[in-house]
Amino acid sequence: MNPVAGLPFRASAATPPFPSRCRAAPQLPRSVSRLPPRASASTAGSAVALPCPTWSSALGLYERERLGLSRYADEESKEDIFWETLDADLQYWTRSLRPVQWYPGHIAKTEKELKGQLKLMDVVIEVRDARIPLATTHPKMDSWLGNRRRIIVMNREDMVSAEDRNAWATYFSSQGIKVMYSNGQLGMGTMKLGRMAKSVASTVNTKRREKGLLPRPVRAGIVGYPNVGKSSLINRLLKRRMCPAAPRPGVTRELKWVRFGKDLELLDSPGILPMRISDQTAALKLAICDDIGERSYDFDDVAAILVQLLLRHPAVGSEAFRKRYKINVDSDCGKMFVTKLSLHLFNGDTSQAAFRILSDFRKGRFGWVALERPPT
Ligand SMILES: Nc1nc2c(ncn2[C@@H]2O[C@H](COP(=O)(O)OP(=O)(O)OP(=O)(O)O)[C@@H](O)[C@H]2O)c(=O)[nH]1
Ligand SMILES: [Mg+2]
Repeated sequence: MNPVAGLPFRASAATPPFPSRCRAAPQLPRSVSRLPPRASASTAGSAVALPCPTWSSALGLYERERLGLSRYADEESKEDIFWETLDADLQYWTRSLRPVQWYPGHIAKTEKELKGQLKLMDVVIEVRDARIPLATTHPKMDSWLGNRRRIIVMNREDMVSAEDRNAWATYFSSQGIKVMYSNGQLGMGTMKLGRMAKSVASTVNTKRREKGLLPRPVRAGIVGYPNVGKSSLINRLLKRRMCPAAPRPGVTRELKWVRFGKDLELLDSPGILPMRISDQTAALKLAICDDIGERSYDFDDVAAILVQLLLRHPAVGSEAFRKRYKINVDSDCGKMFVTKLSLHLFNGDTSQAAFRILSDFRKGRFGWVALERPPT
């Protein structure tokens, strides 16, 4: 990660020339285009001033050159730089926003009950959102599980690119971590998951036989963040709608054991999040991917950051926005784009414009792209 990418802009003699891509286009009102990005953002009608992307990212690259790292910068592809600086940029963009926190009563209750149920589980299946596999792992998961056997499932595999999948598969295998990809909507990977759970936990019955006890079904607990597809995976495996599933976080509210054949029992559990999400970069990604209750964030702010992120994303860029909405992207300030889209399509209602951008992203209208790549 670039250590300087998250720093605010410093107006000094050493100030780098403002990169051309940061300039507002001529058709914007003079008063807006002349303002520095932070001020422009606040004129876009939001309660919270959203920092624009240009300084952190441009400074990141500028600093490299100033420090004599230009060869390094040359050698690195645009894509490498994007992934390297992404979290620093997100940190910078989110720092003046209201923190995203969501801890409804049923999560607190589940956390307690789940710890009790862990003792009964032979294997834990931790489901993650393949778009954001790091942001959808609970910081306490390792300590809760201890030595318990775990399978990591990267669900929503259809929502990322082949490059994303390969990058994560290589990363996990280099760490010696067992992962599998699945699609909870269509059922891909679910039979394999059932077999894997049984084989990972097969020692349970070996031990029972040694003690002269009859074998019993293997118990697998399905855990993970909200809306990652836990209940859908169970339903697909069972080929029946045994557990409620819907496209919003917080659908499952109770723990529920269900039986799959004679030899596997599965526990569906409500999605759990930490009481306080200290990593607001991760929280922002949860909001973008709809993996956290929508009352916990401001649509305008999150959509604006998503625009900034996608404009820089090597697989998306401004052309994708122009094609989708038939309007030009005038600057790399997300707030400006949300405002422009609201004027174009929604009579100036920025919330509707923000919602449209978020749901378009979630439906893959900008292409299927992950928001995280493995750490290097
Ligand atoms: N595209 C796609 N959609 C999926 C996939 N898995 C699940 N879904 C959809 O995602 C939505 C949420 O799925 P759920 O199974 O309810 O998620 P959950 O983890 O049980 O959610 P909570 O109970 O709220 O914690 C549903 O509309 C599913 O159809 C997948 O692999 N790909
Ligand atoms: Mg559920």
